[in-house]
Amino acid sequence: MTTLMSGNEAIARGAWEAGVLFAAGYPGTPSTEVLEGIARYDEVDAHWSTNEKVAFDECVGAALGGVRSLVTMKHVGLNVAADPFMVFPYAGTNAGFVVLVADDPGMYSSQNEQDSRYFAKMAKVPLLEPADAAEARAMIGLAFDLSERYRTPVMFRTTTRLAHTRSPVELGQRSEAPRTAFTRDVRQYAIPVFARLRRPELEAKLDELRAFAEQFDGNRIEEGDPGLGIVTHGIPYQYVKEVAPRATVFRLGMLYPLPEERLREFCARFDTVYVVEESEGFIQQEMASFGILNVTGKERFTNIGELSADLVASGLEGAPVPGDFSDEVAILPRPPVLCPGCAHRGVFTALRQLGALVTGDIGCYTLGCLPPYNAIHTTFCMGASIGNATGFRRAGEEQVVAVIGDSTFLHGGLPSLASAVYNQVATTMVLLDNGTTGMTGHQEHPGTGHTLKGAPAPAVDYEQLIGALGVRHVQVVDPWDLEATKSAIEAGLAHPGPAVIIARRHCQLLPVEKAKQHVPYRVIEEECVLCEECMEAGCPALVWEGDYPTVREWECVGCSLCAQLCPAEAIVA
Ligand SMILES: Cc1ncc(C[n+]2csc(CCOP(=O)(O)OP(=O)(O)O)c2C)c(N)n1
Repeated sequence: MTTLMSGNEAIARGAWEAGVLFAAGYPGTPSTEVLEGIARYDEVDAHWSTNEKVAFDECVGAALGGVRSLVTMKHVGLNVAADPFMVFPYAGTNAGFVVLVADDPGMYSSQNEQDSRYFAKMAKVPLLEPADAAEARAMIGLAFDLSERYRTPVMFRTTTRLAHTRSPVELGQRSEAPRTAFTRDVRQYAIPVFARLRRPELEAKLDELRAFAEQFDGNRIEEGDPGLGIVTHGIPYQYVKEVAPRATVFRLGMLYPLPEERLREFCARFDTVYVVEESEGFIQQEMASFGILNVTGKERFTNIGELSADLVASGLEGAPVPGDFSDEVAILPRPPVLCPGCAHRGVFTALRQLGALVTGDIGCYTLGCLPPYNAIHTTFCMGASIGNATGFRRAGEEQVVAVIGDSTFLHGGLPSLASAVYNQVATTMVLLDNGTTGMTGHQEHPGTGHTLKGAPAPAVDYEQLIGALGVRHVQVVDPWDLEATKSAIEAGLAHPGPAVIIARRHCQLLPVEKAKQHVPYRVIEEECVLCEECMEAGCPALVWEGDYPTVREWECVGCSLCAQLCPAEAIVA
């Protein structure tokens, strides 16, 4: 049967067909739907982990324990999982182990544009990358075979365009992979003690993988015009086929290690070979290290943002277009906004009024850095807010607040809070507990009370947890109550040690909240003094129409923040 599938759905399907029994991950666009997809299959035990490193470690255990295991994450997730990713190859796996990493060229939903191919090289693991959904389905099975054949973790890379684009996929049947028993052997698995023993073996394995790459049929040459040779991979392959359908194309499906000899022979046939690759010049640099130098790549095809058929065409024509996001910035003058009733709005309104220095974190609440709140001053990566706040305190800043979402706190915030407590730094943290991983589409986490498969689960008790870390000032507040939120943060800042304010209210897009009846607010025009204070809420349900602000009833969820901001009591329910 053939059906339309996104790259992510096809990977989930292919992994299921390949007999995967365990899958773990942490959400992150564009990778999220792989785990959500595979969780729909009863045969697969799949769960969300607290972060990518935890997911990776769990899959290492499962693969050593004898079952095919898949761990999923977005590119920055691999930074979090980099520690085991760099060490596990020294041991090698037992059952098949594949790490799915989704890169985001163009940063549609990411804080940076990072090319994960370098990670595969650094960890010395094989890297496969498909060019469409059908190939993704087939190639993930191959990744498991490769992993078992060479007893190595395998990295499977996709990009946003592949992950979210639908194309026809021929479905297959599931075949159960035999379970392989774990052999207790510290010389293989207790790496810190035996790393020196294993180090040369890693190189020997890489040599075997190099030999495999030479005969792998996913690295294939499509003959065409003898005057135009192109080396490409993944999604850029589709652009090449569109704009240069008659070119002779060396399509790489295995990006590390590269088939050096076949590339050398291929390039010897042309005066110049074009390397059309997205993001950095990884293939080009590898080829240069082989001494293959009649190559034009990043000189013509930008490393900034996504490639496109147009960019590839102009590069091939010798009129390269530099990577540049300014057009997009120019047509997007309206910043993204928090949803009506979003619990984060009250916190940011309070923080703006208090004027504290705020270190932010990653989630919907990152929008707090934008007008009208202007209430976050730094944001880098998941879990950074508390450590950054501690550093600011150490640098002498008096009023510092770290804001962090519930999912992010469990992901990477806990160790930094423990450090602040341990070192008795008076860092104030606001935990934005909206009961979900909002930004990536409402995934469950250890604080929500449910698993990925929808089963009930114990929910973290934040008050107890934070108290047990040694925080002596913990206060829960409803962020829909502006004055209470403000005083809670003020009290936290006044506390001489680390303080935590838990701003607790569900994300209003959760089904349980959407099902509720809301009493919308309205503006009494005769009472309105046109001070525009209410607009400082930055609520999309409140618009300026004609001479007065107006509440769009169908959008208002009755949070009352605009009414609390109105000095004339002109907004009422
Ligand atoms: C290392 C890493 N993993 C995953 C992501 C993707 N991601 C962005 S925000 C976020 C979590 C947001 O949830 P939460 O902290 O609860 O805040 P909310 O969006 O609900 O306000 C995730 C998983 C990321 N940016 N970085």
